Amino acid sequence: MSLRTDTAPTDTAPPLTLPDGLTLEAAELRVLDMPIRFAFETSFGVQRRRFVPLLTLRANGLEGYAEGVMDHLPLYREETVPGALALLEGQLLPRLLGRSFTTPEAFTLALAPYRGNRMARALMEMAFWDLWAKHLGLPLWRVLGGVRTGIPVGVSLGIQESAQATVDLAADSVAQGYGRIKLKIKPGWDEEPVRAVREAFPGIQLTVDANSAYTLADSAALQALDAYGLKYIEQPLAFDDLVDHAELQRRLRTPICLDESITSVADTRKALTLGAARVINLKVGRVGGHLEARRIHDLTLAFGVPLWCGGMVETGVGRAHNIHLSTLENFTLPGDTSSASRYWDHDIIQEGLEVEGGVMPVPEGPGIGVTLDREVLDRVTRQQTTVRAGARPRIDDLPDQPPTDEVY
Ligand code: OSB
Ligand code: MG
Repeated sequence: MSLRTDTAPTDTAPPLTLPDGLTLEAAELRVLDMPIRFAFETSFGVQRRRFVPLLTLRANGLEGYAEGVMDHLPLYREETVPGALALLEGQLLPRLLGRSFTTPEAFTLALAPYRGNRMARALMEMAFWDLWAKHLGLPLWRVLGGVRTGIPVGVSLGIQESAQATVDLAADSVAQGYGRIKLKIKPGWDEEPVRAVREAFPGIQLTVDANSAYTLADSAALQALDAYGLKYIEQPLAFDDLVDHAELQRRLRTPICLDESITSVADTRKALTLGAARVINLKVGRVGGHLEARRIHDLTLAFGVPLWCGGMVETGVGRAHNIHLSTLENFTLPGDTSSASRYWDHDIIQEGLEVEGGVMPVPEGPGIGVTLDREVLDRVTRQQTTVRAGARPRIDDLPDQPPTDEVY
């Protein structure tokens, strides 16, 4: 077939038609108290529960859900639950509610001028994507452009009291079919558990995660891990230091994977250009939402750098978002989205998100494809506020609130 050249060129562009927008009516912001089924020890502390900000956005008779991945203390990164609540309730929600958005890109643009606070922005952005996909009547993964209906996943195992306890836990995970074991490490607790698990499971895909606990002065301890065929060493150095990671990568054979350091596509480009990482852990809740996550996905694909989807001990809502994102092409390594029942006796969704044979199925319904279990939700809710269209931005501690147009 040849190209037709006989059609007259049009001198006017076809009219640009955008899909009908969503007009945001109200937001419900809850804080959930979720006890974890075990004490989860990392280099920065022992976590026994999570205080989870859960956002519901309402528009056009639909509801969109997302959860925040910040902790109540700034241990993993700087953002906190109390800080995010104040920003969302006092500023971001009042400024966005009442407005119409014709695409998720338009919604993200409205949040783009605000610096940092990517976990708080992600909470709103992800809830909007869920709404949007429901508005289209499609599962989120199809709207994002995913290519698979099941996600290969692994487990993240906390620091244990002995190497034998670590091996026992790894054995359970292997028996359940998980395709990758990640061990949390810290200075003084690294080579011993790694050696023990590697000896017990010579063929398993094994990784470690230091959560920023080392410095360049610990290079020898990290070089010792080169002997165990690790797939990568996750975030060995400071959360905000790409230069030292690049130096460390030159001293190691094992690839470095960055987690905490990656908050944007700009960070990712700098990290990969510097040689600070050869693998990327992408957490949608850490980078500002699905749009930024997809930009990072596309960049790593172009760089030929493998990607995997990390986790922040999410409930079923955050877990579902992670699963949908993980359907994109370049998520070629097993992620951290293990079965919800590993973490929760009572999850806040009605559906189970359970791994079989190392694979997490992708929920099929519209949007994130999961529904809230209202009974559990109400039982674990510790705090709840509703913000409606028309609410004025406010600065809580000021006795006299200035008029809205004077607060930018
Ligand atoms: O560094 O990946 C991390 C949990 C909380 C905070 C940071 C991390 C983790 C995990 C667990 O490793 C991932 C999960 O199973 O959700
Ligand atoms: Mg990590």
